[in-house]
Amino acid sequence: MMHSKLCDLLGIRYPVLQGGMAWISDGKLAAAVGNGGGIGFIAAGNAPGSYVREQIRIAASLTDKPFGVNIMLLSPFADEVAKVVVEEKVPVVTTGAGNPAKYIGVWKEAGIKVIPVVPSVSMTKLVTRAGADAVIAEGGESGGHIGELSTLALVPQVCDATHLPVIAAGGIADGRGMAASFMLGACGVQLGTRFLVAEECSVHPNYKEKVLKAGDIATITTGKRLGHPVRSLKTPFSRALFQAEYSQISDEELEAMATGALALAARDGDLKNGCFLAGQIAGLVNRPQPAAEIIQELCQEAESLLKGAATWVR
Ligand code: TUI
Repeated sequence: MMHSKLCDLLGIRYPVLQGGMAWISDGKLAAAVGNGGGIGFIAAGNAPGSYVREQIRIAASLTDKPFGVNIMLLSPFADEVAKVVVEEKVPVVTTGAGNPAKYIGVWKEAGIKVIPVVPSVSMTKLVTRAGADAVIAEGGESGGHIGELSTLALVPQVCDATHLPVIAAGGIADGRGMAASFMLGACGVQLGTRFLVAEECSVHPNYKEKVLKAGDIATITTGKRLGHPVRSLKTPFSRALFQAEYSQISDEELEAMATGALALAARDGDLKNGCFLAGQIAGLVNRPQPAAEIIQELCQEAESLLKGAATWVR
C-alpha cells in the first residue's frame, strides 16, 4: 500500500490530494475524495466566505474524514475566507496564486495544517521560514494559474530547498506520474484534471466531455502579458484571448475579456465563451470514475511500478 509521512501528517490513508479547482471542487467532491482515502479540497476561488462556509458544512455532513479548503490569494475575499476556515475548524488549508505568509501564524494557532503551492525555490524557502507544514510543488503542466517551471524540474529543486514534506502537482494523472513524483523526492501527489471527471464532481457535463475528449496538445496558455499565465483547453474563447494578447488592445480590455469566462465554462458549459481550465495531462484522462476508484487505481499502479523498479538495477 502506498504510504508516506504525509499520510501521518494529515491523518489520511493514501498520499493523494485533490487540487482546489475554482468554480468546480465543492464540498461533495471533497467528501468523496476523503471517503476514498485521499484528501479533497473545496476551492474558494473568487467566492465569498458565505459560499465557502456552506461547502464546508456540506463536506462535513458527507464524511467524517479530513478535508480542506484551497484559498486563491488573488481573490478579493481571501481575508474573509481566511477567517472562515478558522471559525469552521477546517483541518487543512492549501493556498495558491500568491504568498500566504501573513495568514500562517493565525492558522497555525488555530491548529490548521498549512500547505502552500510553491512555483519556485524562493517561495519554498519563504513559506518554510513562515511555518508551513508541507508544500505543493506545482509545475506549469497544471491547469489554471501556473508558474514558470515544469514539474520534473521544480519538484527535486523544491525538495532540496526545504525539510518539509513535498507534494508534487502538475501533469500527474496516473500511477506512472505518482511513482515518478516519489522518485523525485515527493511524498504525495495532487491531481486536478483527473478528479474533474470524477462521478461526484458537479461541474457541467460539457466540461467533463471536453476533458475526456482532449488530446495531448489540447491546452493553451493565456494571460502571460498580464503577469498571471493560465492554462486552459483550446476553445474559440481561449484562442481569441491568446491572439488579443499580441494585439494592440489595452490591458484593461484584455482583463475584461477574461472576466466571468471560468463560470461560463464550469456552471453553464459554454463551449464558445467559456474558459475550461485543465492540465496538459488531460489527454490521458479518458474515463469518468468514482473518486475512490481513481485513488485506488492510482495507488495500485504506483505501487506496482515502484516495486518493479529494482529490475533496472543490476
Ligand atoms: O492557484 C492555482 N491555480 C489556479 S487559481 C485559479 S482562479 C484564478 N482566477 C483568476 C486569475 C487567476 C486565477 C485557477 N487556477 N495554482 C497554484 C499556483 N500558485 N500556481 C502558481 C502559484 C503561485 C504563483 C506565485 C504561488 C505563489 C506565487 O507567489 C508569487 C509571489 O511572489 O507572491
